[in-house]
Amino acid sequence: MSFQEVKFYQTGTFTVGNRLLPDAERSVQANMRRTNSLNSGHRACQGCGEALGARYAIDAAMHATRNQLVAANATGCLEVFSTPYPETSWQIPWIHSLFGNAAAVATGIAAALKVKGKPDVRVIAQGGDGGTSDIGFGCLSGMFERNDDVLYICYDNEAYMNTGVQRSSATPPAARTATTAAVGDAPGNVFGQGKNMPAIAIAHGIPYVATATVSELRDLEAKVRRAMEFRGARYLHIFVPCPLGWGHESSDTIRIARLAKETGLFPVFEAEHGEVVSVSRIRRRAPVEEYLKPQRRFAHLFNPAPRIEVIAAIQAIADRNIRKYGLLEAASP
Ligand SMILES: Cc1ncc(C[n+]2csc(CCOP(=O)(O)OP(=O)(O)O)c2C)c(N)n1
Ligand code: SF4
Repeated sequence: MSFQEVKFYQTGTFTVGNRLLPDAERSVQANMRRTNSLNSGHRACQGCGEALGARYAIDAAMHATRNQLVAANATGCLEVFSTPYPETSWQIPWIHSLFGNAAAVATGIAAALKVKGKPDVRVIAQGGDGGTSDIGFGCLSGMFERNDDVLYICYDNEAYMNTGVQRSSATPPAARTATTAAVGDAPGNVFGQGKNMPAIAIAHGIPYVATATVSELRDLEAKVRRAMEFRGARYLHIFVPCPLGWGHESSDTIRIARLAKETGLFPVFEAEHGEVVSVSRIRRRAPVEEYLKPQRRFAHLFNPAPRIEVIAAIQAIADRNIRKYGLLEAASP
């Protein structure tokens, strides 16, 4: 019988895989000496994707900048659950901005650091999809256009969660929110419309744009690291399920995020200077029903009877993403 060498497929995981990797390649989060930038004790809901995404993103940014980091934070869940005055979970220099001006505040910090001759101190701004694609959109577009030296991170939970799940311009079609009730033909955004923030960021031609999800945290860390290799405006869009607003089990956050990618509904890619340079392929293609069914915000699509035509329209969005970004192995160039 021929001898087959043992292969370790899991070198990318956070547990056993890390021990098989050289120190420099291990995940930031697996390192006991990581900064722990967003500390325990905050008030996020159980299973909050935003808290998870922020923890990984900011620890990775701290690592990449050798702890020389300042963060500006838009109002939203991330700010409210982490920093109920006078307490805070942040273990980094961190400033509260208004709902709509995190990008402008970060730009100001970057300008001040430049004047003070401190190029090693890097700046990030962060906020939810409402703070990013709606009220903060103008400030962010200006930051992109001027190519200010800031990494902007959007935690996309597809609605205004902090104030009770109102629709944002990132809310997907057919999703129920407090302001888009599950009645009529097309609650939620109009099909084919809405704002595609990563595409808008790419259209500004900025040095680096990437998307990521909390189901692939190693990829998320790598994208933060890559973003910090550039100077100028950078944009990272992280897909962060919200158990409270989406109506799914808090233990399902990772599964829902993975399904968003594996259906094609949330394409995961990187772009540099206006061009897509890499995509994360779908490993096991899933129909959109698998993603929609566990979420109560889409319950009206299945009860009392399946809304076949609406589900087909959502599937068409996923199929279009798959074609556009070449998300299937077979479809890749
Ligand atoms: C000018 C202004 N309008 C409204 C609010 C109230 N407000 C605070 S946070 C928030 C929603 C935040 O939504 P999002 O940016 O999507 O972040 P999330 O809470 O979902 O993480 C709203 C409407 C405010 N603080 N300032
Ligand atoms: S409402 Fe959603 S985003 Fe806000 S803390 Fe809870 S799970 Fe996180």
